[in-house]
Amino acid sequence: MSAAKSYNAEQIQVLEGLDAVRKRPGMYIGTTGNKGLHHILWEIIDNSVDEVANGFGDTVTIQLLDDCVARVSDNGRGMPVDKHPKLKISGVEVIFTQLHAGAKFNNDQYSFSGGLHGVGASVTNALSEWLYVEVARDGNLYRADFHSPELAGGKVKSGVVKNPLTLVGKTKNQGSRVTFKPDERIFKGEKFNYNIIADRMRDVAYLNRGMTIVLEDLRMPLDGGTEKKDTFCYKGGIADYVQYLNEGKNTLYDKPLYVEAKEKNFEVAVAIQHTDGYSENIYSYVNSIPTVEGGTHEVGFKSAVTRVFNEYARKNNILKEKQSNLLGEDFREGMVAVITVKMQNVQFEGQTKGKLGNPEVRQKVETLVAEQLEELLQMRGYKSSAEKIISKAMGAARTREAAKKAKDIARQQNKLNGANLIGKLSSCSGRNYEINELFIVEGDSAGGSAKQARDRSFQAILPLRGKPLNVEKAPLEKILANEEISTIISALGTGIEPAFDITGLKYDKVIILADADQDGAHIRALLLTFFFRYMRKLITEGHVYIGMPPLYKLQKKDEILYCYDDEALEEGQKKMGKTALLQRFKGLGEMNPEQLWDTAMDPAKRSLTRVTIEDAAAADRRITVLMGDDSAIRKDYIYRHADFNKIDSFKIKAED
Ligand code: TTJ
Repeated sequence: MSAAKSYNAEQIQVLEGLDAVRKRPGMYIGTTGNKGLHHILWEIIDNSVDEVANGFGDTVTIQLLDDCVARVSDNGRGMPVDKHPKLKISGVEVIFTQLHAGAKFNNDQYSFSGGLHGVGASVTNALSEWLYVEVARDGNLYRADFHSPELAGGKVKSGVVKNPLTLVGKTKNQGSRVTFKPDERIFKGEKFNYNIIADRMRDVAYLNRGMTIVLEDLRMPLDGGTEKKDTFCYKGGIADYVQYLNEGKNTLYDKPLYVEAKEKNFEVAVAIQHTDGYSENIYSYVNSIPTVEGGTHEVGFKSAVTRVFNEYARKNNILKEKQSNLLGEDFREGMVAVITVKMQNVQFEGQTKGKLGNPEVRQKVETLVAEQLEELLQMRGYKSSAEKIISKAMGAARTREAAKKAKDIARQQNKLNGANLIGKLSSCSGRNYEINELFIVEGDSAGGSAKQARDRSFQAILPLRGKPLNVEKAPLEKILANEEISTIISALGTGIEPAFDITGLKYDKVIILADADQDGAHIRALLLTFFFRYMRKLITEGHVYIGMPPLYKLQKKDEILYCYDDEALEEGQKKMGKTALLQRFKGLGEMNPEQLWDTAMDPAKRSLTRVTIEDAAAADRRITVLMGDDSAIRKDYIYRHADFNKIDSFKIKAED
């Protein structure tokens, strides 16, 4: 009897669930592009991380095998092998065939478990050509196989059990292992990217103190392989993390402030270290998932910091009786902090679901962190750290007042000199803000070509002469004094935070056009960092784009083909033959107006990528790490992210 025939009605309903996933993958994993491919890997990894995070086993291993196959293992207890009382199939089969089964299983097994990804391992199964599970438990080795409908001659539903869970041998090991091949028909040749996985696993290892995560690339180069292996394990957890973020910077004190607190079904941990810089960098997470837009845990954390340091300053008479309390932002000047909470029933909110919404968390985090932090500051060795933080905050308060005055003046100057400042801007003639586009172009010569090429009825050009200022390290006055930045501000018409007002925006699209080299990547990252920090809504409301200039032009008689990377060039050369003329563009400046129009400006043909808040956050983080004062670290970072210089992490695709 075939596996398909042995299903009862209830199970068929289950399988129809998986079929729905195959029909509309976007509903479950967002996209079927590269991001979606990684998403179905996170779904599997999350399970192993949960098992180890809850104290069972200590290591999660991820291996990339040839043919786009991925394997995830842990040395936890091993997935449940006993039969589900109602469904009459093994726990393993429930996990991999029932939508959201993970959540049901885990809620009574674990005090908390991975939230956002959270669509469950069955989604990975549904979107795989095949998947098999091995469980080592109580001396026994079990295995179950699943496969896609096509493999079963199209006669059965997806994710169906090919071989139900079977005892296949004896073992001394303990744990779970899943091996799967994402379905090429769905993911269309997308490949796993080692750096993307490594970056995420490094985060996860920092956030789960002591957990070992091994990542291994065993693929051949043709499969995207890099023959790399990394082992991530941090004894200090997030305290190590803030030190890593501050590598190469001048810190006010060596040892990060680290506190943690546990309640039933709730945990919070915080690590803080101040630099001599001006910006505030808080990285927050819920169940190891980054909350880029913040949320109630961040709010609670900030209140705790403000209260505890004000009280400390009063008690120790650093803040005199008639002086007023310092503001939260004063204590956060130069602060780098990581805050992580683990909890149940997470509610994500916001534009990109990157904001923690649970209201009860604010008070909980504030109380727990304040208690622990207050205690920590009483301990030997922390007195001088506390004093340095407070003294920096008092400095911040003094300049806050001065900065406010400077800002008012700068604002007025902006108005007065508006015309002057935007002298470099070639504005468009149309006044329809809904369709107008602003091109921010690297270099005067490319700017010149862009001016000639554009459709002046709706396209404005702003050439950038130098590099925009790195706003991460600069105080507000200096930012406003920077010509490149202030020109952008006046051109856009929105002002900046805290007075940012999107209703003033004069363009629907702000398009960054920079070269495909290291300098261009740097300029993009600097601009994104500026938008991220001072005009965030510009990004979250989808107004910021990256233009992708081609690297090559192939021509054979009248046939012209622009290629955006080496792979496309190779393909193009194959198609057009050896006689095709090859031109390599070293930069935008080498293109004539017509070429620039065709490749980067003509809405009908150009290649544009809309910047997401995650892109901007990543750029911001890159700048934070890259702009340290220590060039060795910078080099090491560039080396490790060698493909950063090529296309950053943006995908090339047409948007219009
Ligand atoms: C559930 O309750 C009984 C003991 O084991 C618990 C469990 O599910 N453990 C578990 C699941 N460990 N590892 C997994 C797991 C690992 C991978 C790679 C993939 C999936 C879906 C789960």
